[in-house]
Amino acid sequence: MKKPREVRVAMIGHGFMGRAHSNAFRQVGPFMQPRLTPRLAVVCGRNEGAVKEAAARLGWDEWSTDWRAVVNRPDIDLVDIVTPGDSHARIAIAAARAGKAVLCEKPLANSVREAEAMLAAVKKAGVVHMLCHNYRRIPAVMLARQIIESGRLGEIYHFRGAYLQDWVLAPGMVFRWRFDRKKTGSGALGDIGSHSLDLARFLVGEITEIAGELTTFVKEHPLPDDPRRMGRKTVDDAAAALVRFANGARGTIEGTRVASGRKNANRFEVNGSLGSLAFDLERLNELQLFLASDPGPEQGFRTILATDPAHPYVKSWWPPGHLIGYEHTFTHTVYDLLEGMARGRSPRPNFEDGLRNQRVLAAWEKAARSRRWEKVGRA
Ligand code: SOE
Repeated sequence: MKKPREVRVAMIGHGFMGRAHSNAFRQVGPFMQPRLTPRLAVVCGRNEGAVKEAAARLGWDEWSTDWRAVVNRPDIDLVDIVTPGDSHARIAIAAARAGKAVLCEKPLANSVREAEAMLAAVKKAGVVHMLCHNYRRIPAVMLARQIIESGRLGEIYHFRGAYLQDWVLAPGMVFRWRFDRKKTGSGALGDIGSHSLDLARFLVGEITEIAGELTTFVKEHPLPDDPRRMGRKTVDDAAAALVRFANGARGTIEGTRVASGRKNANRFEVNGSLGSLAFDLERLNELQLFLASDPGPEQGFRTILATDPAHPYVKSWWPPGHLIGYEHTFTHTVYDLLEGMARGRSPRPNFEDGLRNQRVLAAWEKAARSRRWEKVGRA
């Protein structure tokens, strides 16, 4: 067997997403055999002790505290950005200028302006680019898209997306970067609302108009260094919107971090003239399907266990019924990225999708201020 060409990866950041991406880079070769094989070359972080420890724990060859030097190294092929949103644009633009492929965590940027500059930079450099909205790559979600595309749901009327978490309510929750608008751009809106939005675009199509609101219920949190002092939150806890799609469908999209008891419920339902689909991340191997063409007395939602080799990505893993989980969504993402790099194509969602999503997020914020329907800007 021909040995696959090596892609040398530099990962900037090493928090929660850094763990997920490192695991994906390690798993993808042995399980999915992409044409290019990733080498975990360098991990970057600001704190020397922390990045050194992360490199050893996550399996990176080297570590560095100087991301600029690393993205300019001739031996690096791919730059993976898993930092808070305020540094995405800087790093992605520098990486593109240095001729590297770029993978970036969602949301693409903290503003439409930054997203535009990022897209312009990767286009100008002609490098492969991808945005990590990992939930598109769940077998059951891919299957949902195939069913919609086959026309078996008929005309699509509704998309109902809700991403529900409750970690903001955890006792003693201290102030963190996710509560600081300067660092992250927005709260539940960009962090998890953007996932629902990306799924809406993936499954139904482009959004043209939006009426939305943003709410901050828990306004301050104790500071981590001195819990007697409070830090004021500058982002939303909850975001909700009504949307109109270009194809005439209507939708609701919600992202909240204060839905008590809901840990990571990323749900959607799609209703068409001939049937419906429903999904919940907390049962990610399953897809609910209703078809009006089923014989009358047998009609009802059925549960498809999307673990068959015929289902997208599944043949790389286990026999039917042997479930997969959250981490696989990142491995599938990295697989498609490596295959894209082998062909010189940017897999979707890429920075174009990131910019489109960013325009919807901006229109959502505008609508929250104006309390009116707002049009989604076009390039
Ligand atoms: C935190 O809310 C978070 O880790 C998000 O940042 C991820 O994108 C989401 O997938 C899970 O929740």
